Amino acid sequence: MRKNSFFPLAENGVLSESEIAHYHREGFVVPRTQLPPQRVKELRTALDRVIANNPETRPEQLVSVHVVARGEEGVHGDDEFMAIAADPQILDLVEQCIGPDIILWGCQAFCKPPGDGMEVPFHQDGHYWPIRPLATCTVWIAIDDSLAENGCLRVIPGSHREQTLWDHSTSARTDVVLNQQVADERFDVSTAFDVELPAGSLSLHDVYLAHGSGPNRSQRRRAGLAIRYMPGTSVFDRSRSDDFESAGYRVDFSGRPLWLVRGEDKTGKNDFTIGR
Ligand SMILES: O=C(O)CCC(=O)C(=O)O
Repeated sequence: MRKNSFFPLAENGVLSESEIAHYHREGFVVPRTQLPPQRVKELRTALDRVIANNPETRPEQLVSVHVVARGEEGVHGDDEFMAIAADPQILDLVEQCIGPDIILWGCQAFCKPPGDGMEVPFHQDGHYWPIRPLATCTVWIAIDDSLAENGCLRVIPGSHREQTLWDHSTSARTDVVLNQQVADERFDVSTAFDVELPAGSLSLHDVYLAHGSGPNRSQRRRAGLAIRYMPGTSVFDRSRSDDFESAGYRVDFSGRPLWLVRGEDKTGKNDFTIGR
């Protein structure tokens, strides 16, 4: 497991030059920074609330958890997640990767219960996102320790470099979080890197990076929060937002709210009123 000296976000919320270079070269980075323990505790408490309030939803499929109102996507979220998604120190990290104009467009909790936590097949997120030009930086925050044994995030370093979408196939399996999976000759699972993170630490990854995670067969829960940000130079194009049905849960891009959390919408075409 990667050994780091972690710093509280409040003291060191910025990426070093080498961390920025790593993000661009490998498609992801684990910054030498982490959330204060109290903040992690608050996120864990909020997640427990959301799980209790959404008993009909698998905890790996808690989409739009930053939105309190139960919208078309059916999940009743929590303000704690909106607060972390708009946290200036998180945005400082994102700004260093995608620039000063930042639009928050998604936030999903992936919580894998002990014993039967579901696999996330390897995929590229951009495959089914209505964002043009396609661009997003995902901040993935470990709410619990996220280790190989309980199904941590796995990435294919450098798979984003050509900035192309690999072939995917649709799986009929019902024991997976997504029904999309990479089916491309460039994919080599033996090159996968386990992004092991102690609770409170985080990673950032590019929209073209192939990634996934294994099932959780351990006795320890594995919960993470994936917050999605696109640059203000991209449009969230709802006209192409056919509902995306993935392994039994609904993702409604047509009603998905957007927040301009920093800078400007350079395109002038994003609608910040829908879904709010
Ligand atoms: O949390 C996981 O295991 C998968 C996360 C993921 O697929 C994503 O952030 O896009």
